[in-house]
Amino acid sequence: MKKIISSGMLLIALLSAGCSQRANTYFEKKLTFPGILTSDQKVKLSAYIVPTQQQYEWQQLELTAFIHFGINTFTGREWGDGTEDPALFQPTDFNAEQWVTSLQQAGFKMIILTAKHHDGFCLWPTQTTGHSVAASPWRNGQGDIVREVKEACDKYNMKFGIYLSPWDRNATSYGNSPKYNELFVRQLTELLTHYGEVHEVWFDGANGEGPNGKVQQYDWSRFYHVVDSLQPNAVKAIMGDDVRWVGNEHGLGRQTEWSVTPLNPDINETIQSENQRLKISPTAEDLCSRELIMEAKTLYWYPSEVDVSIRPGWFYHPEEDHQVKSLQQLVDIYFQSVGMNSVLLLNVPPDTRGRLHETDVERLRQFGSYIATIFQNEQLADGEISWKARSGTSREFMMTADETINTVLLQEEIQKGQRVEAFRVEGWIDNEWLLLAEGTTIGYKRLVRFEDAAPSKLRVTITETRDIANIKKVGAYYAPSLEGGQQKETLRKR
Ligand code: FUL
Repeated sequence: MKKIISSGMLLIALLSAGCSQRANTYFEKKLTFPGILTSDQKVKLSAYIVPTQQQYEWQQLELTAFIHFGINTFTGREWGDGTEDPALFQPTDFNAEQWVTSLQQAGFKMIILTAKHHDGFCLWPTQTTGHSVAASPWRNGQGDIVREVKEACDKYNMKFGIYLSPWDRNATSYGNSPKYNELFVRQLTELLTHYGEVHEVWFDGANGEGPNGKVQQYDWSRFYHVVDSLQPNAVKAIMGDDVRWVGNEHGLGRQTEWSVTPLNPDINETIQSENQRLKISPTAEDLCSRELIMEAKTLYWYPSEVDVSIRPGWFYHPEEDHQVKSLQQLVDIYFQSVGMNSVLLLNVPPDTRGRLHETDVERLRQFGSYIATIFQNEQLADGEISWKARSGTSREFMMTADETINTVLLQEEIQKGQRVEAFRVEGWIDNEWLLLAEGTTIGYKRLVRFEDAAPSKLRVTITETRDIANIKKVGAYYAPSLEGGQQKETLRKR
């Protein structure tokens, strides 16, 4: 049974352990360092920060989907200005089950719906504004997109999340901070009480000017409180402090991706000035080097989410029908997100019928079947492990047969923290060890790709770690080559 302690108890724990961290003491989500620690002690302690149960469950979803659907679908815009006529919202063949089943067959485990985008048009019949589906001709104003999507999710056992844009270009109160915050809280409350369980709440950071140039000050601590009290199992993303924006919208994770970081969203002046002092933001390359830990006062478990659209835009535009990402692009995105210690949030926007376009559905099907084919064929005989790896130690793994492989999977047991700073994978080929791949962080999951090889065994070395690493799985696979694939590592002798 692991023991979670608060940072207030930290000093006592450290002293009683003679300043070496006891193996069963963890800090859930946050650790504030006492001032007296050396940098080595701080680095070691960083290895004991762990996710909350909600964050851990979210991480295991791996594949989640974004649905951008709303008034923009019918105007062809990416950002509406809030003056759109609700009468434009008229899906001709709306079918939430088609979204859910297409995504589920491709391996996706959650759908996050844009309940309200920046234009302020609400996809549910809210009591807070007339600017909603209730004012549209769709289902004679009796419809509720949020409900139909949630019901379809429940029917197929798909998790459900909401995107509710704080920036609202329709609300007249926007910019009048207390008044608009009240409206936003009421909208959030409707969404979090009328539709059953919600697993992720996505708060975009956009904070455009209100009418007459007034600046809206969002009351983030109140918004957090509403989510935490109404949906305790939900994670709060982006401007939320459970799930971090990876820093780009191209589907690109970092080679070195720490889930532990001093970064937290800029929701108040204290956090803002700390982020500025450390020169960190979601787009920073370095989010948890040893140098950064030395300077940090507090560290958080704040894992990365990679959001990217299957098309150039977030909303559907018919002129982009021929620009749906190729299978190769989606596969590269998978390796750069799920394979780099992140959750993928892939946007697939429904068209004006209210259905996912045939091209997108077919691409999803190809993607799901390609990924399943790779990982259903495990080539290691003994990769399910509980390996306690010290820096510089290696372990060998047997292949089931002399099969060709080009992909290796590594996983840390993150409920005991993220620790590995560098690793190496070698293959026994023609009586010698050849380097197949090397990398830095592992975290929840790391996938590395290399040239086709047929080793009889593998050797994994944990070259650097912040404390004894807990490796729970090593896997080896063959990924069939695809047109235009990314350059892989060439095999090298060491
Ligand atoms: C951004 C928004 O401005 C885009 O329209 C989209 O919703 C994306 C996911 O987040 O900040």
